[in-house]
Amino acid sequence: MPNQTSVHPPAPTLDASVDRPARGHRVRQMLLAVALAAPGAQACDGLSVGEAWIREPPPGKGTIAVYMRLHNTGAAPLVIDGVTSPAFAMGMLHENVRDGSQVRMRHLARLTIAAGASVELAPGGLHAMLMRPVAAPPRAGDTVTVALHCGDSTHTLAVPVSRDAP
Ligand SMILES: [Cu+2]
Repeated sequence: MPNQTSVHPPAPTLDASVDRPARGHRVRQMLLAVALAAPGAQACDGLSVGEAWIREPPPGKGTIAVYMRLHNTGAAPLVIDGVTSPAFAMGMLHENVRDGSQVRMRHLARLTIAAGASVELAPGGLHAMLMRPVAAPPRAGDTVTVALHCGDSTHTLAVPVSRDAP
Protein backbone atom coordinates (compact mmCIF):
# COMPACT_ATOMS: atom_id res chain seq x y z
CA MET A 1 0.00 0.00 0.00
CA PRO A 2 1.46 3.40 -0.87
CA ASN A 3 2.19 5.89 1.84
CA GLN A 4 -0.81 8.00 2.79
CA THR A 5 -0.08 11.56 3.67
CA SER A 6 -2.81 13.78 5.00
CA VAL A 7 -3.05 17.05 6.82
CA HIS A 8 -3.31 16.47 10.53
CA PRO A 9 -6.00 18.70 12.10
CA PRO A 10 -5.53 20.17 15.59
CA ALA A 11 -7.38 17.22 17.06
CA PRO A 12 -7.07 13.76 15.49
CA THR A 13 -10.39 13.98 13.70
CA LEU A 14 -9.12 13.31 10.22
CA ASP A 15 -11.45 11.76 7.71
CA ALA A 16 -8.70 10.08 5.80
CA SER A 17 -9.47 9.70 2.12
CA VAL A 18 -7.97 6.29 1.57
CA ASP A 19 -8.56 4.17 -1.47
CA ARG A 20 -10.56 1.01 -1.66
CA PRO A 21 -7.65 -1.43 -1.94
CA ALA A 22 -6.83 -0.90 1.72
CA ARG A 23 -10.02 -2.70 2.66
CA GLY A 24 -8.94 -5.73 0.68
CA HIS A 25 -5.59 -5.51 2.39
CA ARG A 26 -7.25 -5.75 5.77
CA VAL A 27 -9.44 -8.66 4.75
CA ARG A 28 -6.40 -10.45 3.43
CA GLN A 29 -4.58 -9.77 6.69
CA MET A 30 -7.47 -11.21 8.68
CA LEU A 31 -7.69 -14.29 6.48
CA LEU A 32 -3.98 -14.80 6.89
CA ALA A 33 -4.32 -14.43 10.62
CA VAL A 34 -7.01 -17.07 10.69
CA ALA A 35 -5.22 -19.41 8.33
CA LEU A 36 -1.92 -19.22 10.14
CA ALA A 37 -3.09 -19.04 13.73
CA ALA A 38 -1.67 -22.46 14.36
CA PRO A 39 0.10 -23.42 17.59
CA GLY A 40 3.67 -22.20 17.40
CA ALA A 41 2.91 -19.15 15.24
CA GLN A 42 3.29 -16.60 18.02
CA ALA A 43 5.10 -13.61 16.59
CA CYS A 44 3.32 -11.34 19.10
CA ASP A 45 4.89 -13.29 21.98
CA GLY A 46 6.68 -10.90 24.27
CA LEU A 47 4.43 -7.97 23.41
CA SER A 48 3.13 -6.18 26.48
CA VAL A 49 0.63 -3.36 26.07
CA GLY A 50 -0.29 -0.80 28.70
CA GLU A 51 -2.05 2.51 29.12
CA ALA A 52 -4.15 2.02 26.00
CA TRP A 53 -6.87 4.56 25.32
CA ILE A 54 -8.87 6.05 22.48
CA ARG A 55 -9.81 9.68 22.22
CA GLU A 56 -13.52 10.14 21.77
CA PRO A 57 -14.13 11.51 18.26
CA PRO A 58 -16.09 14.74 17.81
CA PRO A 59 -19.78 14.23 17.00
CA GLY A 60 -20.23 13.08 13.43
CA LYS A 61 -16.64 11.92 13.05
CA GLY A 62 -15.84 8.24 12.67
CA THR A 63 -12.04 8.28 12.56
CA ILE A 64 -10.37 7.62 15.88
CA ALA A 65 -6.81 7.60 17.16
CA VAL A 66 -5.57 4.85 19.47
CA TYR A 67 -2.76 5.44 21.94
CA MET A 68 -0.84 2.96 24.04
CA ARG A 69 2.54 1.97 25.37
CA LEU A 70 4.12 -1.04 23.69
CA HIS A 71 6.87 -3.04 25.36
CA ASN A 72 8.83 -5.91 23.90
CA THR A 73 9.68 -8.25 26.76
CA GLY A 74 11.24 -10.76 24.36
CA ALA A 75 14.84 -11.34 23.34
CA ALA A 76 14.27 -10.63 19.63
CA PRO A 77 12.93 -7.60 17.77
CA LEU A 78 9.16 -7.55 17.48
CA VAL A 79 7.46 -6.21 14.35
CA ILE A 80 3.92 -4.85 14.35
CA ASP A 81 2.69 -4.70 10.78
CA GLY A 82 -0.97 -3.89 11.11
CA VAL A 83 -3.79 -2.69 13.33
CA THR A 84 -7.41 -3.75 12.91
CA SER A 85 -10.67 -3.67 14.82
CA PRO A 86 -13.89 -5.58 14.24
CA ALA A 87 -15.67 -2.24 14.77
CA PHE A 88 -13.85 -0.48 11.91
CA ALA A 89 -13.40 -1.30 8.24
CA MET A 90 -9.85 0.01 8.20
CA GLY A 91 -6.95 0.55 10.52
CA MET A 92 -3.35 1.59 10.15
CA LEU A 93 -0.30 2.78 11.99
CA HIS A 94 0.47 6.47 11.53
CA GLU A 95 3.38 8.67 12.38
CA ASN A 96 3.18 12.44 12.59
CA VAL A 97 5.67 14.22 10.40
CA ARG A 98 6.37 17.93 10.68
CA ASP A 99 6.24 19.67 7.31
CA GLY A 100 7.02 23.35 7.74
CA SER A 101 4.30 24.73 9.99
CA GLN A 102 2.00 21.76 9.40
CA VAL A 103 1.97 18.30 10.89
CA ARG A 104 1.03 15.52 8.52
CA MET A 105 0.22 11.90 9.17
CA ARG A 106 2.06 9.24 7.27
CA HIS A 107 1.16 5.59 7.00
CA LEU A 108 3.69 3.37 8.73
CA ALA A 109 3.79 -0.11 7.19
CA ARG A 110 5.57 -1.65 10.15
CA LEU A 111 6.81 -0.71 13.57
CA THR A 112 9.83 -2.54 14.94
CA ILE A 113 10.38 -2.68 18.69
CA ALA A 114 13.87 -3.75 19.73
CA ALA A 115 14.29 -6.45 22.35
CA GLY A 116 13.56 -4.98 25.75
CA ALA A 117 12.48 -1.64 24.28
CA SER A 118 9.28 0.36 24.65
CA VAL A 119 7.47 2.52 22.12
CA GLU A 120 4.81 5.09 22.94
CA LEU A 121 1.81 5.69 20.72
CA ALA A 122 0.81 9.12 21.98
CA PRO A 123 -0.91 12.32 20.83
CA GLY A 124 1.43 14.23 18.55
CA GLY A 125 3.48 11.19 17.65
CA LEU A 126 3.01 7.61 16.61
CA HIS A 127 -0.56 6.39 16.81
CA ALA A 128 -2.91 3.81 15.42
CA MET A 129 -5.85 5.11 13.44
CA LEU A 130 -9.16 3.34 12.92
CA MET A 131 -11.41 4.50 10.09
CA ARG A 132 -14.86 3.73 8.71
CA PRO A 133 -16.77 2.47 11.75
CA VAL A 134 -19.16 -0.36 10.91
CA ALA A 135 -21.74 1.10 13.33
CA ALA A 136 -22.09 4.32 15.33
CA PRO A 137 -18.66 5.69 16.31
CA PRO A 138 -17.66 4.92 19.91
CA ARG A 139 -18.33 7.42 22.69
CA ALA A 140 -16.54 8.03 25.98
CA GLY A 141 -17.13 5.09 28.29
CA ASP A 142 -17.20 2.54 25.47
CA THR A 143 -14.47 0.04 24.83
CA VAL A 144 -13.18 -0.89 21.38
CA THR A 145 -11.54 -4.20 20.51
CA VAL A 146 -8.22 -3.55 18.82
CA ALA A 147 -5.94 -6.18 17.29
CA LEU A 148 -2.24 -5.58 16.78
CA HIS A 149 -0.81 -7.80 14.04
CA CYS A 150 2.67 -9.26 14.26
CA GLY A 151 3.03 -11.10 10.99
CA ASP A 152 0.72 -14.08 11.30
CA SER A 153 -0.29 -13.63 14.92
CA THR A 154 -2.32 -10.99 16.72
CA HIS A 155 -2.45 -9.39 20.13
CA THR A 156 -6.00 -8.33 20.94
CA LEU A 157 -7.03 -5.88 23.64
CA ALA A 158 -10.10 -3.94 24.76
CA VAL A 159 -9.33 -0.22 24.69
CA PRO A 160 -11.37 2.31 26.69
CA VAL A 161 -12.65 5.48 25.02
CA SER A 162 -12.31 8.76 26.90
CA ARG A 163 -12.45 12.48 26.19
CA ASP A 164 -8.97 13.14 27.49
CA ALA A 165 -5.86 11.16 28.28
CA PRO A 166 -6.55 8.98 31.34
CU1 LIG B 1 -3.40 9.28 12.07
